[in-house]
Amino acid sequence: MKSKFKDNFINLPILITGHVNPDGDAIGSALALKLLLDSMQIDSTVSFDITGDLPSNLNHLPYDLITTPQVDSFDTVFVFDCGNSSRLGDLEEIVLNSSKVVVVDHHIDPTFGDIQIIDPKAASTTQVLYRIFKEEELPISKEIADCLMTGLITDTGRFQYSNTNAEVFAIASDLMDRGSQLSLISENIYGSIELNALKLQSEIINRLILDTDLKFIYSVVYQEDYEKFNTTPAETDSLIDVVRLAKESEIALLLKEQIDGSFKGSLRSRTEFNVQQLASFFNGGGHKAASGFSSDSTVDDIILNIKNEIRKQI
Ligand SMILES: [Mn+2]
Repeated sequence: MKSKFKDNFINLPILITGHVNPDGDAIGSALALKLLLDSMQIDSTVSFDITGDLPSNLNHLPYDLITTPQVDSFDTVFVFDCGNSSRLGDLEEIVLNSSKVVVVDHHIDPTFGDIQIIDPKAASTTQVLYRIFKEEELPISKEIADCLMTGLITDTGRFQYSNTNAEVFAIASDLMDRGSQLSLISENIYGSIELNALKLQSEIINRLILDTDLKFIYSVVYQEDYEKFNTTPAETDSLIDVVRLAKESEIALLLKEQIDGSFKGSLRSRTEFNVQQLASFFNGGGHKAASGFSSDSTVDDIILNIKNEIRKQI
């Protein structure tokens, strides 16, 4: 039987990548495939466009396998957790120039890729990848299991978001059977924050603004904050999880100023409200419950537009 996935292992060289500044799901998926190919003695390169450092709370993953491409063209590229090629950042050109692009994802309607293995209902890309591993009878080692588990944990908010279903637990259970250390990984991701990052968190909480009518809450991180609190953007990835805690809110937004002065927005919804529609106003994307976007506008303009878009939906 022809395989949608495994058949692409023979077309070298292989690049494995995902969205810019990858999260636990993107890195977990990419490194899971890298480890699999390594175990089959198939050479591959894992690379991402990373501005700054990789988050230290994901350093249980084999970061040393992430490198920079040594050639400018690849025969096959595997792209994980990335719905739009522009989200590949610096790697977009190299990906689009390669002979075959295999996109594995759980975002809605990816706009690129020669082969798409997509399930928008899946909780994480690692869930989609796990299914492929099982279907194509590929071996899942303890190290691979840890990578897949990481994406499952981060994209379900440690098995709490509405995307957590029985299959998610079945996969987590199987991964634990294969040696994955769930509690160690969770502790590294959520149980330990640098003191400086924790202090910045308190500042962000102080800045929270709630619109009681719209049940919308937001806060902002500025570039100068990182300096003031002697921390880095990579250490503050989980800040949105704090912003969304306010009981009075249903929709949460955290704006993070970028080096060029633009803002990156993270949106969360705790109800049926679809934040992906808010993100798409700024040409961003994601899922119903969690989405993101970038904007060159001012904070005031962004908030004004977000509020208008919320009013359209409620
Ligand atoms: Mn994901």
